[in-house]
Amino acid sequence: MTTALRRSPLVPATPYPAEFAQRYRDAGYWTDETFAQFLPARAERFGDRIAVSGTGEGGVRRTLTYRRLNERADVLAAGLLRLGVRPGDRVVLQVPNMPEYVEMLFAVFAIGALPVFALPAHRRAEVGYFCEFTDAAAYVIADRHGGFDYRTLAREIVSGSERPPIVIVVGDAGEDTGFVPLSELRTAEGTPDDRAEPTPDSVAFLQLSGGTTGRSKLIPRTHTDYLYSVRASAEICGLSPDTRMLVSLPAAHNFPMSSPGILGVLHAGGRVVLAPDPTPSTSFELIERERITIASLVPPLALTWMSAPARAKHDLSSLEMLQVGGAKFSAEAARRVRGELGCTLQQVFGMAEGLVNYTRAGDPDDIVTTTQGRPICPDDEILVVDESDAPVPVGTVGNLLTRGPYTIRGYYAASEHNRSSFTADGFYRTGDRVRLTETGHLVVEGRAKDQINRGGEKVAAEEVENHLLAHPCVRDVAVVAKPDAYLGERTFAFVIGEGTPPRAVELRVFLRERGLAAYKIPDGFQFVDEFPVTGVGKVSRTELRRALESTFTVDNATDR
Ligand code: OOB
Repeated sequence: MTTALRRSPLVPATPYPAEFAQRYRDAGYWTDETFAQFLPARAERFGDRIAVSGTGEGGVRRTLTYRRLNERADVLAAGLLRLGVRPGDRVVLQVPNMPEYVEMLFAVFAIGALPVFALPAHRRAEVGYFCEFTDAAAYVIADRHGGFDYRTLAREIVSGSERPPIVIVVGDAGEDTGFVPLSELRTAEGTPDDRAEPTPDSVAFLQLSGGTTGRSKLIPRTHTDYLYSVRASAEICGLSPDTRMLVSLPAAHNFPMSSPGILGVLHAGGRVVLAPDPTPSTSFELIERERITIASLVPPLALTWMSAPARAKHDLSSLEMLQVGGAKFSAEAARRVRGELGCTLQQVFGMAEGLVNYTRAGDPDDIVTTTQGRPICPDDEILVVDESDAPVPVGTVGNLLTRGPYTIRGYYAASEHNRSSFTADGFYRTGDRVRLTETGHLVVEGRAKDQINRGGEKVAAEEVENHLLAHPCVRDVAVVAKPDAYLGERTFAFVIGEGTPPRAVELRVFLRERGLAAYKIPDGFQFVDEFPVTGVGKVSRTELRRALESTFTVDNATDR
């Protein structure tokens, strides 16, 4: 029988200072609820109501009541224990939007283990790192999804690792792979039940940061802090047992997971409808059939939905609210939502590190269309500062710093990086350039961090640069954002060649072979002899970005 290796203990998270923890408890934000208790408590309360529906294992449409979901998660939890996964162990979850994702999530929580959230788009470079860095005991995949065979990826992960995780496959585990089919976990019998009840202030899971460095940082979120944001988000968004949410974005991302997302809906006793893909045809059909009341999208998808001819063929009248976030939604596009989709808009500006802002139901139209909302909590501290961390006047653009009851105080096992990402008094440096309005709303005006926001998908410039630098014909490289009408930004690489300069197509293949997720592969390349530099001799990304805006208009002109 496959059994997990004994794993290293979790690296302790940077704690909230005692006086803050006390304040957050006294204010009632933090409670003693944990994710291990979350689903059993909802099952008790909402029993026969439908919790989740979607296309599951074997392409079967599955609808689970709260009671059934809890029972299934419980059986899987026993199966995980039988495999040797222990409380405190990390489990990398890379499962697309299917009911088994939710079952597995709560199974991992039930035994006091910690999910590590990978996106379906991640490949060997990302998943290998998550497994290695967290010393994961198990790695959960679907057999195939979106034309990709995750078992091939899992084979690479296992063969490249000295301490490979157990691979659990939703669907067909394949022959002679050594992988465990999820169905085998469901037959757990006579398992000694040594699940451990986590403490409320302990780390519940590791979420991924969009990243600005060579490797994504992992974000340790505690039961207390995260559950506060879930409850408060559900309330702000008016969720109830009548809510029916369509989840089209990858379920493991912080936005569809908790803003208010899957967890907010389950908290409130509503119904989560998982969409296998975010296309207008799939989404509109589900909205009509399931009488969906709320959906959440990134800006490019909102644009696609609004201009889709299929809109006229479906009854979308149940849709009350569309949430848009993850990247800046232009005011022009925001104004079109009500007319084209017949629902209200809510802008969401959040980050996996914590802080989430929403426009509210009662906000006047111009606030909803021109701002990215205001924080969840009265105790979210917002500072807008200049380069020397001095506050700028209201209405002036500056760097956003934040601290509060659900914003982390440090990344996972990254003490060096934490010194630059947090101020001495614990404010998180978001890297976002914002303006605070007189009404207390935030408007996102740009970014100070070296990150490209490709329609909500975050690409760390340094990560892509490091991979490109590994090519023998690349001497130097700078990756920057290129403005784009549809995605907001695309990724563009300026390359100084070494010897015979490579062609763009070769670099793309090279990055793919290194196992980098497709969304991180530059959309365009430009070969140059040198980079513009700043006064102190650093590569001037500002100059490079400016060059992109003025000089180059078509990406294919950059290939050679
Ligand atoms: C969400 O989370 P992440 O961790 O993928 O990305 C966070 C970053 C922010 O720092 C900001 O740069 C950008 O994404 N962002 C936005 C935005 N929402 C996020 N920029 C402009 N306008 C917006 N509305 O993306 C996320 C997490 C929870 C809820 C919603 C989004």
